[in-house]
Amino acid sequence: MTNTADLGAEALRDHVAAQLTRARERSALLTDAVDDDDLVRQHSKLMSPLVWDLAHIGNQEELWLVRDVGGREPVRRDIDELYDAFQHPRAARPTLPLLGPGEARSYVREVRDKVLDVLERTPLEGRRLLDRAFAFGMIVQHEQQHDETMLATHQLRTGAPVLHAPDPPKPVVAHRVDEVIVPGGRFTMGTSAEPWALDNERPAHAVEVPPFAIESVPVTCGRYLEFVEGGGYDDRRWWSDGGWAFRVEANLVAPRFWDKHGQTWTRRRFGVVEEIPHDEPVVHVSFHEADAFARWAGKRLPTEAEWEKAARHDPDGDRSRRFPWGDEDPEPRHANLGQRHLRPAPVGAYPDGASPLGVHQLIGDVWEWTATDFYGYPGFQAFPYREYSEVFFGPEYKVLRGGSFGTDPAACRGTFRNWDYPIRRQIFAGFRLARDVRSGEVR
Ligand code: AVJ
Ligand code: FE
Repeated sequence: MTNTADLGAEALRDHVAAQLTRARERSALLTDAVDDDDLVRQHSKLMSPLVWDLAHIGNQEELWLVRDVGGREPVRRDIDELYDAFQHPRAARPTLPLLGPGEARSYVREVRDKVLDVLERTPLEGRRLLDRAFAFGMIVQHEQQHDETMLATHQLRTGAPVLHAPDPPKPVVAHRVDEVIVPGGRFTMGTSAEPWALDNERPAHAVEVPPFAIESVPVTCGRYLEFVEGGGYDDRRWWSDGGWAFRVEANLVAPRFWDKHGQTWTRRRFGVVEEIPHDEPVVHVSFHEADAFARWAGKRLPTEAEWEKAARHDPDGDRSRRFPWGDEDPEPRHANLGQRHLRPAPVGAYPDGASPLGVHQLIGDVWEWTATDFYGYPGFQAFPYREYSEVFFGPEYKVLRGGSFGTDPAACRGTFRNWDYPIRRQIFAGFRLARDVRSGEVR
């Protein structure tokens, strides 16, 4: 990801075209990997058929870039309703008269051809939607977000593996659990400057954060296994009321996709059954499980502001940076992003991505549950549509931060906010621990 703030007009157009192409290559990979029957099938009630995601990607692109930005005639006005996420819940989508696989592929191609023409001919100025090519950036991020959702559908699907990727790097030295103390004080949360930041990341605002301690790496499978084997799922003390109700109703015993064979715990990962990797961040846990683990460990989840301060605050310059490592766009050496690997990397594998205080792997590997409900920042303004963020504001959603191995760099920043219900486990979510500090602990 190039910082779009620095590009001239022609370079910006080239950058947009390259980002659109990269997103489409990923969508094609995820949808060409399976046969037509698999594309139209619902692999889980939680997910859409893959073929719905594909045509929805094209429809969103048509609405914003062909019709709104381009001012052109609709490609397929008749299908808008089918691909409006608010019209039909995911569980109902397989029964709709959806475009078939071949039709969906030619639809997204036709839309894209028009969009590349619109990109050539539209001055990238004069409207807020066009400033720094925001509308195009929003559509790139939308496609990449659905690609991550499709990747989660692949993880839910049963059958032989169809996706393949090399393993992520290993740490040079094994990382031991430690924590970093972040001194109290104000920092700048959110952004008003990042050109492609979405509405919920805006505006930049000062937040006073009391001193806290945060662990330098996400909680690993090995440590989580101690909670599982130590009876954590059966001990009411560790769970909130809502968490315990969910634990009982869903009969939770371990993270999703874990299974016990005799004495050995295994997990299923994109069709491969393997032993639990002890040094890898745990993934596929709900907020409630993360919250229970934290109580068992004598700690708590970080607030969203704590997470962002750990990730962005420059203790020397007293300003907020774009990423833990600085202002540079993510490179493969910084973080496990972009589906280059099909799993989180062991803790300690990305020393080049650490923050100045030494907090590792905030970006990439696993989304991290925070303790914070999803609301707009002070001064929030829905842009360009209420249905991206605003309609979800409220206490029923928890914020997740940092992105996963399945998140593209185009849809990941130090300010990026994700959200989901606290019972959701199919997303690539883990967590890290934090705690309050006593005043004597802060140097
Ligand atoms: C930000 C991941 C919660 O998938 O529901 C996709 C992104 N919004 N299409 C979602 C989104 C509209 C959104 N999340
Ligand atoms: Fe969408």
